[in-house]
Amino acid sequence: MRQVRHFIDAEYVDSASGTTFDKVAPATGAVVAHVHEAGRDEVDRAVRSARRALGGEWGQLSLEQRCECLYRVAHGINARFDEFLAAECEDTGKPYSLARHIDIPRGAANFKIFADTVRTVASKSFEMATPDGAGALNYAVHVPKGVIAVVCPWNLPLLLMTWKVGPALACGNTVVVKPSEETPSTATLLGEVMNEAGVPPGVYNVVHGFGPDSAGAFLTEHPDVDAITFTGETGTGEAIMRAASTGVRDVSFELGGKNPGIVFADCDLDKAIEGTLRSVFANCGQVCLGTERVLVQRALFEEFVERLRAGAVDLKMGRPEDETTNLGPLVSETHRNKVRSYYELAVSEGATVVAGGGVPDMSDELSGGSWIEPTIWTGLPDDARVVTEEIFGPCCHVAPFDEEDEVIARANDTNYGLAAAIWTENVSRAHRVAGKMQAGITWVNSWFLRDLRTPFGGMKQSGIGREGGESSLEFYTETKNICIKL
Ligand code: NAD
Ligand code: 6OD
Repeated sequence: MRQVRHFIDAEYVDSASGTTFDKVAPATGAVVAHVHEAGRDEVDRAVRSARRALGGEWGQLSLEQRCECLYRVAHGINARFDEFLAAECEDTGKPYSLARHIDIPRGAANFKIFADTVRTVASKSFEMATPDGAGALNYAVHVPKGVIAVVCPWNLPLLLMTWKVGPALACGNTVVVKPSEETPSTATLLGEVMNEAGVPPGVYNVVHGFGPDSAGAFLTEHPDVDAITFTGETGTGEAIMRAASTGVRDVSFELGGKNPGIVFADCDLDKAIEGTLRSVFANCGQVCLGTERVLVQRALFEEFVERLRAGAVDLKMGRPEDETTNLGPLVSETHRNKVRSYYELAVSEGATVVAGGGVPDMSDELSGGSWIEPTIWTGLPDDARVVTEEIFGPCCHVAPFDEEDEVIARANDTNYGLAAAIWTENVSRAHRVAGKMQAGITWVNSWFLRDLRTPFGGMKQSGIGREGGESSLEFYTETKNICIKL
């Protein structure tokens, strides 16, 4: 059986306790690896190794040398593209056709873009007058924050992990990564790439395990961690924030969402249907930015629902390797149980099931996997639990609206504020409505179109802080002011 080990100080190590847990492939239900579970000892070793590396060769590199290292990492991911692809798709069950275009290329791009960003960013300076007339010059310098804990989810494992590790390293920090227990493989494989790229020992460390009373908690509670960057559920963010309060450590949180898609009658319907299908069902609905609430202007409602239904039932579930597959399974049986409970809840709350609603009959080879049908509901009030709580599955509720002001209020009536999608051909309306969305990102006539230089994050309970471009540099560095009396 394949073993997934920790990566500490540039070496793969077993857990001292010998404790492992099973990694199950969601497409088949088969156990495909044994993952070593870190205790406090391994976490402590990883943090100490990251601390040492700050004061060692890594800390001595010039900015140029550090950036060259990161380019080599990006190149290393591309050189081993197929290995990353196979590992990511086995861990998540997602189709190769998706990961080939999104997850793995972004894994490489996340190193390159932040190497480019640190190279080009300028720091502020201020001249000031002094009573003696000589004056003074203030200037800001940015120094690494130190040892960064990176705690990751399972939905886009390599993409979301490197989205944080890339800028953290570009800024000169060192990291200890805790991948999701569901998706340990690509973070582990990245250790080999780091070694091949000549990244010094201790700069990149990976420890495996669960959250509470396991590696996640041990890492975030560790007193020698300087800052914590986390992507995952809002409730987990609350627990990590409590851990971070000891020692007043800084946090950056990318959390849950219940994102609206607003379809105006003046939209290009083909584009709105195609984009909404993607935003609801891509990655089997397991995208934090995905649309779970669709609001459609009444004149278009019936036609939109029918066309969305036709698109949903056309999605092909199947083996991840099959290039014609466009819908994978959910990540685990546990997650399927959660999503199924929402499918049952929708019915008991009075929804009309327009498509799906159950579990598909898969072939023998896939019958043990955590498959679920793409599902569309109508007919629920805005305060139904299915319409207010994040489900994180391939499903959405579609409701009609009449007026622009009404739909803005309804779209914003949520504790979350991560993303929104607006479909309209009226440019004034697009600006007006986007400006009023309470969301970290609003897409107009598109979805998941990402420019990595832009600030990314969530409002309300969808997050704290922004990452992306210079915003990442703000989080991953301390800014010091130096005041020179002339
Ligand atoms: P999760 O919060 O259950 O787990 C995320 C990570 O946190 C895992 O590595 C887990 O082991 C760890 N963890 C859990 N409890 C912990 C604790 N008490 N202390 C320390 N670590 C702990 O999230 P998930 O189920 O892996 O991912 C799905 C969630 O992530 C959804 O809510 C989704 O919206 C959110 N998400 C948000 C974004 C974003 O950019 N805003 C991106 C992707 C996913
Ligand atoms: O594209 C990104 O940088 C990003 N953080 C995406 C998040 C997706 C959530 O599932």
